[in-house]
Amino acid sequence: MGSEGLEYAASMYGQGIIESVISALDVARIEVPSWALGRGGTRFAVYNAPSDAGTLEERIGRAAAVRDLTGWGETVALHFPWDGSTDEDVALLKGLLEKHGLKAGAVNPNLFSVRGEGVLDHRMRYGSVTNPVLEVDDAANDHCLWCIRVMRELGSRNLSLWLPDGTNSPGQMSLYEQADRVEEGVRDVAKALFAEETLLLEYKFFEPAFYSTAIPDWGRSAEIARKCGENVRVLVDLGHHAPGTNVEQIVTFLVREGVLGGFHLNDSKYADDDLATGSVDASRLFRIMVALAEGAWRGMMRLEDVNFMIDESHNVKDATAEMIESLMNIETALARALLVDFEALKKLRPDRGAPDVERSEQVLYGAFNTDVRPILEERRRRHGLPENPLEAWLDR
Ligand code: PSV
Ligand code: MN
Repeated sequence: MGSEGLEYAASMYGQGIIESVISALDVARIEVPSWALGRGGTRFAVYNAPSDAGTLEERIGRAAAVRDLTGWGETVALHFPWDGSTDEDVALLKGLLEKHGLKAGAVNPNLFSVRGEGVLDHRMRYGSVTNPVLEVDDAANDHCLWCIRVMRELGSRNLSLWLPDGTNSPGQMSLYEQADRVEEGVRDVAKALFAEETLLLEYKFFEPAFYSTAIPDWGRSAEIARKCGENVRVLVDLGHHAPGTNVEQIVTFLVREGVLGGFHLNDSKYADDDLATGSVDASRLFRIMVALAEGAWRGMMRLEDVNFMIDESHNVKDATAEMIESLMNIETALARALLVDFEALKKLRPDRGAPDVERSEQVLYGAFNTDVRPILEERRRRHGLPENPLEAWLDR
């Protein structure tokens, strides 16, 4: 695609808007997860291929390749013990990140995988920080505290907490006690953080437990965040909602309340499918980005403060290719959302008076239907990146 595409976009929106889209993209950050650069799988099987990145060294190497081709992913989200379980492992990881000029992103304590030895054994089936067995509850908390030390050692400021806690039947635990324990558990982790560090608190309505999840939705996550301190924020994993949920509306609520911390981006058809972001429902991704762009337009947030992180599982395609595809879909959605003319929408939807719904829709979906590839290619040219990062990876 050449300069005609860019000229066409400029003739529609004006060069100033095109430049403002490029500048906004330049300050946004998208974090790439170490775990999704290896082969993912389902509970049925993992189909490893010889070309897959298996070791930590290989996965960090792929993260660097993604950054070099897309310009995104300067920070890498990490998961422990998947990325290491000892201080020596952390030193190795630190060296690898430095070698590739990468930075540590959010540190995720893994509270769901049974450890080979120690207290975090089969009793994890009763939960982590809500576990009724005190020594398991304590061990889960200790793991979070170790992860906070890892975070500081690696120079990260974000701890990303997803609790797999829940019950599988009504008789398993009192819902009152579950509610008490989860607040206490998060508070114990939050109080270990410095003021400039953030705890990103993820919610999920089901899985691994199927009767009651300890933090099932954004409301509960926001409530716990409010109770546990200034630096606790809500993390929205796009796959953690019932099908059909209006996620952009949830994002709007969180922005208005000042508790939006960030995203685990992915796509899904049924539930937490962890598919490539924007691959199934590009218009949903667009509308979520519009909620953010409008929040920024209203002065309620800044795009550069949003922790955009990817959380996917790559089962079929090459994991690096799928990561690049996701990043390209995310920048596309962001660019389209940044083209939305909120001033025009304000006129079409006056504060008091009948809205011109038909024309408002055209403003919104006009932006969605704009071919933003020339804008993204121009930005890549300016940064010395390949015009098409995915093709560049596949042709390597
Ligand atoms: C849980 O489904 C989750 O979204 C959490 O963020 C975990 O850390 C992650 O998936 C593992 O991929
Ligand atoms: Mn997640």
